[in-house]
Amino acid sequence: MKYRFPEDFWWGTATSATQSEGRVAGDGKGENIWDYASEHFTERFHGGVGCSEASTFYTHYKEDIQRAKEIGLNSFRTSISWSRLIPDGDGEVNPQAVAFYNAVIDELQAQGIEPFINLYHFDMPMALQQKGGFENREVVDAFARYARLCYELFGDRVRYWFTFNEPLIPAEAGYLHPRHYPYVSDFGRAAQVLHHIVLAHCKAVAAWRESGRQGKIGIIMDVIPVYPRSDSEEDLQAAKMADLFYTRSINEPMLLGHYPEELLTILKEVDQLPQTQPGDCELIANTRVDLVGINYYRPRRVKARETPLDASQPFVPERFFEEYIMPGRRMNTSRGIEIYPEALYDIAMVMKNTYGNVPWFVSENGIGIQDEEQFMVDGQVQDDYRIAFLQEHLSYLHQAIADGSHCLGYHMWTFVDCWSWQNAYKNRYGFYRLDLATQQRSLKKSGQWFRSVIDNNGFGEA
Ligand code: BGP
Repeated sequence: MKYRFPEDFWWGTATSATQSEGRVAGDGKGENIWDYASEHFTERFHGGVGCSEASTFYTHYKEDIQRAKEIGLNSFRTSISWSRLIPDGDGEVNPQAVAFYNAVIDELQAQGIEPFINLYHFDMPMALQQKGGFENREVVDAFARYARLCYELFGDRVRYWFTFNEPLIPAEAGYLHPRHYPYVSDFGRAAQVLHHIVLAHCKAVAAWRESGRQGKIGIIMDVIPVYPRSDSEEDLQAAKMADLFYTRSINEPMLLGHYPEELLTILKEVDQLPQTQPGDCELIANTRVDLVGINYYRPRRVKARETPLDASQPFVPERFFEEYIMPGRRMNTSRGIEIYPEALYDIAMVMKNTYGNVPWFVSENGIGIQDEEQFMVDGQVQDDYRIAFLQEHLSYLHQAIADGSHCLGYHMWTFVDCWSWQNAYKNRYGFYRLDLATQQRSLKKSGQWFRSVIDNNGFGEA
């Protein structure tokens, strides 16, 4: 075996509540921002398709978990829907949600699959959004209460918990470069949301520690490694700024316990510092996770700005850099992003050298492809491109582990093709193809291949 992975390596997949569960009449679920946007901002979604049905995991979880077993997964990440569990975000618990998540967790355990449970995957309850969402500091405490409840209800069986998926995104996509409801463009508001997310994370970690339960608490970070166009001083500076605003701004408070000093200096200069209260810095400084998930899809290439942004315009980090379109870059044209597996090695080394070699795993990685039915032969999608994508990424990960990075597993995005935040079902990512008309699932060639990787704990001829 050319690429053999460590014993007990986590081989799994990831999804989220909003993207997979769907709603059925009478399920008691409260509305979240995605339910609301699906109804009121249909033009924001590919083909006008919202999340109401998703991939019907709410009704098909049993068969799906059976399928997960069939391809040999030993771990499986999903999230709890805050507004399913607590319909208004901060009040009564929905007993049907408790029954559903109990059943999912029990079924995973019965099949020998470790549940990895995330608390927040972009899905603010609408009742709390109407109070300002994470812009409102009271929502931080509502989140801590929700986290505590989840530990009480499910913490006897769930050993791996995550507070947030990609904690920068709700701030950046909701309040700066609008892709998520409430579709705002205002750096100062985004910074406030981000600070409150950091506090919400810290309080949820504290609640876990107070629970005294066995298990690990972690966070799932979105890392887009930055590469400069050249090693000129100007390009290097541009890369440094992109990294500061879009990676270090969140990685450092979450993983090192403080915001980067350079960031605070710039935000002060441009008058965009969020409001804080006494004790916030101490709380952040005293919070540490046990485990980090890294979602990796693509690199970010930047250059020094060629067309300056007018300083009189509202502040955006892009004042300090602009995108660099590298000649010859390999693209996933369906998703419009570069494919660069080498970056997984670079990330692994950053985890080792900058973040204290904290235990981590790849919590998402995958390739979304449009019109996948064109690759269907005898009822099976022949997704050799996905197998090649996985092989390449896994080979760089393998090298990083050999070089001492403390990586414990690899979760592919995703198990069954699922709904996506803007693209709905345009790009398919799953090991299983979802037929939208019938909701039937069929195993793709990559799912079969992954089964063999899990069986062998690796791949490739020696
Ligand atoms: C990640 C999100 C996932 C998922 C994935 C695929 O950033 O955590 O929820 O959606 O990206 O990206 P997309 O759906 O935008 O194609």
